[in-house]
Amino acid sequence: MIPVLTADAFLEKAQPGRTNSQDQQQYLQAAAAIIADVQQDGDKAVRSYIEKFDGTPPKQFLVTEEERQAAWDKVDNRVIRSLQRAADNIRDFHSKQVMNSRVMQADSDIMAGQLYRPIDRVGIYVPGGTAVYPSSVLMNAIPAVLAGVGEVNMVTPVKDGEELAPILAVAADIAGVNHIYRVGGVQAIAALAYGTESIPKVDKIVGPGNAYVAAAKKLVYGDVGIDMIAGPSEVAIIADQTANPAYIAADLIAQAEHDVNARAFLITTSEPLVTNVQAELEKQCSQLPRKAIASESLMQRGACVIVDTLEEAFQISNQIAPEHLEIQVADPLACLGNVRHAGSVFLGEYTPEALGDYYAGPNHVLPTSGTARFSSGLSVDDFIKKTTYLYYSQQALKQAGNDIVAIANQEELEGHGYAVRKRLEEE
Ligand code: HSO
Ligand code: ZN
Repeated sequence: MIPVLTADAFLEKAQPGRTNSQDQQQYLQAAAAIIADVQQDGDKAVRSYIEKFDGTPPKQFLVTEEERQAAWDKVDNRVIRSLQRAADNIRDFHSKQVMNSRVMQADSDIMAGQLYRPIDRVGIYVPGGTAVYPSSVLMNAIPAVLAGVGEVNMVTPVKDGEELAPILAVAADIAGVNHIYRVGGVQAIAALAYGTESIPKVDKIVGPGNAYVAAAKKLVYGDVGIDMIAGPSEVAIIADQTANPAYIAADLIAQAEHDVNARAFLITTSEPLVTNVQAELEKQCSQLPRKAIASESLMQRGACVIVDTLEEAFQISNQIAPEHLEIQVADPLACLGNVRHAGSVFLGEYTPEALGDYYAGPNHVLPTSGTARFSSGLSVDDFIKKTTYLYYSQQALKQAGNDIVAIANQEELEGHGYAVRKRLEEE
């Protein structure tokens, strides 16, 4: 069910930079046309694209306070409590990421440091469609609120003017989202980036979406900030002969059921494990409601590789730089030092990715498609800017004066040197 490949073939399939650039162009072109229309015609254009892609547009984009209140009665109390406990864990983890402004240099003549200041307004994209992800509401909004963002605005598509899924409204309340707008797709990204009559412009847009949403984020970047360009979700599992094949199969399937393009990889030192995992995949997939999606993803996008040593396993995994890395070996904690590139790591057989997707604390918005080589998952840092500051006394400037003038002369920027000399002359 999941192909077993040689190391070379495995890397060929799993390595970063394999996105089809022709598809990419198509997404970018389609997104650019919609963005231009929304920039020009505001709400009217947003409505017409909702009509085109999602059916009847909602009467108004903004979800009212009454609607948000009413949503609480429509969700099972046990589910609400589960979400609240998840939110507590996520808040607790992310609260440790909050940094205070820092002084870097300080004596009687010099003071220098950096101020940490939140972004004024952010937009959170929450995907809709067949799946509803309250967990993504928590993961995106909680770090923003902890950072002190002034206004957190969420956008999410609804089908055919139907009401917003009540669970999303509840999750938004729990996380501290200020406003919810019923709009998704490229038109939502454009509205957040440039503002319309009823949707305010934000300074940064975060959150995962489909390929069109990712293309739209790429296009508006620069006019607004973005968190990352998200590709299909992926997991790599490193396992030795002690691993439980049923758990591994379950985690591969949990990844694969997201999307036919989701990617699940197994890197193992044990050949018998592969056979047992294959058998488990067959068995578990047959019970699965999203069986069709999961088996297509496993067959088309997934892969297994058998290696001689755990060192080799980590070498391969570091080359893939997977979004999620599960380590199911005899001594998982001892392996942490071998991880160079990965979005988030799950250690040991009782730490399935699903635990992190929903509940434990670390963020589930993570770098995909090998971008963990140079970037990190969503955190409080994404919602703050660092402003450096500097103070010099006359005495301190005098000490630095000759150096500054020397460099200014080299750059042939006479005015720069003068700005310093003038002050020193006045003494
Ligand atoms: N695995 C996804 C997150 C998610 N899973 C949300 C279920 N719901 C990307 O990390
Ligand atoms: Zn997931």
